[in-house]
Amino acid sequence: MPPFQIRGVIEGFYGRPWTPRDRREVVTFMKQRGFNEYVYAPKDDPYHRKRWREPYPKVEMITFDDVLSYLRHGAVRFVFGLSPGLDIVYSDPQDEAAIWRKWDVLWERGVRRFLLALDDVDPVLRPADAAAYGEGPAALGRAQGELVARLWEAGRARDPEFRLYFCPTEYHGTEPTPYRAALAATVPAEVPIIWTGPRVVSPEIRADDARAIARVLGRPPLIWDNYPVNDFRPERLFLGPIRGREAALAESCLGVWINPMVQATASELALHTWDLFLTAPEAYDPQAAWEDAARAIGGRHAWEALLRFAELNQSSRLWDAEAPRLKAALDAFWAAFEAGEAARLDAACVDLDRMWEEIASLPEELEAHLPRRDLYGELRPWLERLAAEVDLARRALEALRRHAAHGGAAAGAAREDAAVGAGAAGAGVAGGAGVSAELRAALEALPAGRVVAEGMIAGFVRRAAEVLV
Ligand code: LOG
Repeated sequence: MPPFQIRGVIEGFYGRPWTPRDRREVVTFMKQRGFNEYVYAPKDDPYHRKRWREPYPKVEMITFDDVLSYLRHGAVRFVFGLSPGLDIVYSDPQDEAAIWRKWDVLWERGVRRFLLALDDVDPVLRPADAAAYGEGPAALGRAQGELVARLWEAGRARDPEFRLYFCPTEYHGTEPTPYRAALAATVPAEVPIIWTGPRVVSPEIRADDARAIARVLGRPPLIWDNYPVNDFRPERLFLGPIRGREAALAESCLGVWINPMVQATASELALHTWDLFLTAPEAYDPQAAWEDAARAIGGRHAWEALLRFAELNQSSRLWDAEAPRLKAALDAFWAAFEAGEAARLDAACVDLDRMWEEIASLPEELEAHLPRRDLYGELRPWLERLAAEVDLARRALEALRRHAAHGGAAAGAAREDAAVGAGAAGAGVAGGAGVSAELRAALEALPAGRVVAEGMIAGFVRRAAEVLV
């Protein structure tokens, strides 16, 4: 098998679908890299899932035409997905015809690659299907598999270029199940079956896992990889490199469709590292790939700030080490603070202060130097959150320093005149309790819905507020 024959991006997340501009951007990016398929399957496009039988309105067709015209020249092919699983009757010829009506509009435009996606649907068959197939997972597998087989035959009869992909209802794990046995027996061998690895968001995918599911399904899987998608944690950005995919997957799967974030351009950091992995899996080094991505996307003047910012948004279900440099500085600070050793604490304060300074410079650096305005626009809410948190963190550090200087650290005694912030300094009388309340109130007042550094900076401020009471 050629290594990673399919190297795709699937717009397959929940939440606001990408804008036409996002799609043009990502598809252009894909064309410049080694990708070869863009899959249209945004869950919350009503015509894709909830109202799948209804035709796309004219204005939506214009956006398809736009993407298709972008793809006309180059190696990236368009795959059109449909998710009829919420209310389809698999054995109903009218529903089958409705699928074709939906696909025909794209077929007329030259599209020959289609995805039938039945992930996240009710596994209980509706009465007409239950009458035809019985009940339970094996019946579900047969009902779906036979529909896939009919769609495959019909498409193939029209054009040998036709390709059909199938996303099943059990799409993660490697266990043999009655449902999977039914799929293996009914889905034509030419139709790739999609799989997200051992889990929905798989921390690791090993070649052995792929071989195991291949045995169960009777064909090598096509991996739908849920990194860096963030629909299950919309308050987070996942800016770290792809990790935990074994190089030997190249020979044990058909390829990968990557499900990215709602933030299209911010996804390109991870996508760039994915591209390096897919084109040379044996040589892949996540840290080096990450730096390469920052350079490619951040440009000469912003790459460093972009990498520093990505470092604060790197943890995910694949990787739990968030911002290790910051974590080390925080741990060293608290250890020194608890120990109450002045010299050690001084050194730790200098280090932490340097971290705050570095972090505080990122929003301005990126605003001034990122060559890509769309990228800056996507990052902005998180940069604003970061700026606000680091501002509080600096005030908290200053208050803690004074607190310790007055002998409060180890003893935990509250001190007067630990004034922080312009207002408090002006008043000149804010004691520990006052500072504490002020920090707490300021934290509460921050706009919700964005998390940076997995809450480490806010956590520092909160802990400071506790100490300063
Ligand atoms: C959905 C997908 C979603 C992802 C992450 C698949 C095959 N389907 O649990 O649309 O973006 O998880 O939340 C999913 O992964 N289901």
